[in-house]
Amino acid sequence: MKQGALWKRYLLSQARFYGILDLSYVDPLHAVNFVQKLVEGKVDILQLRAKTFNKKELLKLSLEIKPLLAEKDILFIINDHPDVALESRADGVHLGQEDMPVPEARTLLGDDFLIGKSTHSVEQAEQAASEQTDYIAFGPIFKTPTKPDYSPVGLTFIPLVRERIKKPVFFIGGINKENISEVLSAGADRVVMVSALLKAADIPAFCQQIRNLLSIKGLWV
Ligand code: TZP
Ligand code: MG
Repeated sequence: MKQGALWKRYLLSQARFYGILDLSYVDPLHAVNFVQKLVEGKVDILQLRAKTFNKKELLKLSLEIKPLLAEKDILFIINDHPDVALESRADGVHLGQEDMPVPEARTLLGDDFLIGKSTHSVEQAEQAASEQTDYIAFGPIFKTPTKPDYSPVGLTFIPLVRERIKKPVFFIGGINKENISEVLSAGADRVVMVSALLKAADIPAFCQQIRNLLSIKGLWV
């Protein structure tokens, strides 16, 4: 296991399967157990999304999770809170349109941390790519219970986003085992899953199936 900005960016460049541990789907008491399953399933990136946690709770859980991921070179991203990413020495932070602006987060975090940004239109994706982001998330592609208030953008923008955005783009929103092939056929090569992943009866087996569909083996197998 190597640390440092270059290594993180190498791992990001290889990453295609991004899982989000959203604590609205998982009892926080079982969060570490879910992380173990996601590690076994070899997600490339794991984001901790804990909307109801205060920063102290988020920091505590982040510090527990971090070594489990670092050991397997799985990138660890904290949702919403650059200060918690900094304090926990996570690999990076994921910011939404309403979160801390990217330039401010970059000043706080420096170059050693990855910054990802959620985007919901081609314009937002281009704007985010012009900032000091490391990757972009684009969606929701399909309607999703995880972000019920957002209208799906559909599959049609995927080729345009791939063509225009020269940074890694992860497609997100309502993606599951049944529809991932449509997303890949539309031109995506990186996907994020939340509910389909966390609700799977056997998470490691589910991850294996998704990695097969993505035609990847996981970095070190
Ligand atoms: N951003 C855009 S869609 C979404 C987020 C966080 C939720 C994706 O969750 P799911 O359950 O995979 O549809
Ligand atoms: Mg956010």
